[in-house]
Amino acid sequence: VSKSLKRLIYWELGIPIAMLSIGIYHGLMQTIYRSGAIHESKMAGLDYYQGLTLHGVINAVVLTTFFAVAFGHATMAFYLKREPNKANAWISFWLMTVGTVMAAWAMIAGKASVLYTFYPPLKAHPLFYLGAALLIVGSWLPLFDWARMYRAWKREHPTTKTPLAVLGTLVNFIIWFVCTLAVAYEVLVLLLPWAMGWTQTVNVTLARTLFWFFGHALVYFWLLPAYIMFYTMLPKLAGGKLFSDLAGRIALFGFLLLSVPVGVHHQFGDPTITKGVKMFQGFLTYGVAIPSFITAFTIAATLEYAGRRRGARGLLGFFGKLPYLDPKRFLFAYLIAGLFLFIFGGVTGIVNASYQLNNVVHNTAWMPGHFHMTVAGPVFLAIIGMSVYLYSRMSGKKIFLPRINVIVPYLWVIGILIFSTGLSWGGLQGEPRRTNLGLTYLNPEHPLYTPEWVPTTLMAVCGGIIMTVAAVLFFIVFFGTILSKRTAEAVLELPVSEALHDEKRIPLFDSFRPWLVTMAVILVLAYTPALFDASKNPGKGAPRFTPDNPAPIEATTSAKLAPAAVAKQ
Ligand code: HAS
Ligand code: HEM
Repeated sequence: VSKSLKRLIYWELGIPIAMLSIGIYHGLMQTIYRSGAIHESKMAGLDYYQGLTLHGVINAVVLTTFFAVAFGHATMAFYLKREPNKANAWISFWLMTVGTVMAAWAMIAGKASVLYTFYPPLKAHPLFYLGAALLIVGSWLPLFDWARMYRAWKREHPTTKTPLAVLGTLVNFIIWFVCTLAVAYEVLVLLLPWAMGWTQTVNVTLARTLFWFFGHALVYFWLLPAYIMFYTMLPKLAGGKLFSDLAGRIALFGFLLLSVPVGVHHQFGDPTITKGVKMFQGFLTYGVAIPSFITAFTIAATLEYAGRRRGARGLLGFFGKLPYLDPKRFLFAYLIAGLFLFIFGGVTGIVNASYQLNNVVHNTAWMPGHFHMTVAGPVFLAIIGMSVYLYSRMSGKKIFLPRINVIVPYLWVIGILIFSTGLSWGGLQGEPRRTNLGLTYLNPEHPLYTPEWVPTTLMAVCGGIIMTVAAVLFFIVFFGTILSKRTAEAVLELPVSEALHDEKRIPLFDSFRPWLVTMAVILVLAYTPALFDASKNPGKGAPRFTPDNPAPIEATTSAKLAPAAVAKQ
């Protein structure tokens, strides 16, 4: 590939990883605020909600979007043996970068403490919304170019199966394009005019519904690059073959159908959305777990095959024969560690999906417990592992401290397991999410003091410290590799796995059209009534809160729970 493409990929990997240092710092701070170790509403000049916003936006939006684009360029160029259009790729990069700078300015200036979900009634500075819109539009551009590259390749290879990694990249960006249309509408038509003062009010339920149309598909946009690695790289790294190529295709098209029409499962508690819509989208949510179950069984069979090829015996002996600590195959370590965490991330997700159980866990600490075992589990580990892998291969530089590099993912797993156990256990006891517990529930001086949450938040802080250590070690490896000298040929090269069962090409699984049509039908069925409910009935006024107290102002005033909040009135 050309120098220009390599440079582009370096920047798209390097910028978000540099920003990640801020994101990780604020993660650790969150655990500290929650544990009650401090009873402050700000630290080092940054306020609690400002820090939580920076944490969510940098880690879950900026890092993931930049990486998906960089990894997309790498897979498309590698498998299709064609270069993406340079002008298009660089315009996309600049739009994403300028958008990120705008949103970062608004967050750091304290004018956008609206959390990474940024729906109303929280209101941000217009530059935050504009920045988010530019980041999204920038990430759309490569899709149109990749579609052109793919069509050209297909014309030359009409009877060859589309490479699985190419199929995965296209599926992922189609999901992204479709779901971001809703958030673009929310930002441009509802939020920006409101933030500019052109409109006085905004329909909160409609904005939330549009956000979640985007918000759950977003999690599969995060996940699919990792899935591409599981299907197309892990088998080779493990020393075996992918158990079934067709299983991968079925899973990817399954995501295309079901990633978007499930967003209402984030709104099971929203009173204006009717029960039937919730039930339908609840069922579809169980449906979207199926591609992950397919993946779990296919990858388990793949690992078994690899282990047996390496001489394993017995039912589970193959687990003992995998290259967990081989510094040369460090990517295996990052991927297997993520898969292990995803078992728990998946189970907790299925709990969330249940309309009944959701009532118990919604808005509690259980939720960050769930999503640190998904987005901060397989997704994050695949992103950082692949970033250092791609950088080292494309620059011809050796990995700095390879033995440390291979233990980073396992240290992360230990940290997350402790951290998420604390959060999940606390969540089941009612510990709320997005709350500076140190000010109230974990402040012995406060009338709301809740000592049952001491052990759970302590566990979370211990896990958080271990995760931070793992992240610091990763930064040393990544930036150390950047600073070291070139010693090998600089090539864009990805591990390529063969399939054990390489099924014949089935046209249905090699064509986008039937899946796109079905996707559109399911979307219309799932979302017409949801959007109708949301636009027809904006709901009653919600109780008012102050940022430093988890109880509504009126309740607090009458119960005399929070002298500080009352004094402010
Ligand atoms: Fe979720 C909330 C349901 C997957 C992320 N989710 C969230 C939020 C985030 C998030 C960020 O139904 C919070 C949003 C907010 O801020 O409010 N989620 C699900 C379901 C799945 C699921 C059913 N979530 C994800 C993924 C995420 C993610 C993936 C990020 C990447 N989630 C929900 C619901 C809510 C929710 C509700 C709203 C709750 C509320 O009330 O607010 C499924 O896709 C999960 C399927 C996964 C599996 C696991 C398969 C296991 C595999 C590993 C196999 C391992 C092997 C290796 C082979 C079925 C593939 C073994 C090796 C060894 C060494 C042992
Ligand atoms: C929220 C800790 C890494 C994504 C949180 C919360 C804590 C936390 C304590 C707040 C929970 C709450 O009160 O609701 C940490 C620590 C990390 C870390 C200690 C590592 C040292 C990550 C990574 C990602 C991530 C790598 C994603 C790639 C998120 C998201 C939120 C969150 C999306 C939700 C923000 C919100 O509610 O608006 N994290 N985290 N975290 N974290 Fe992390």
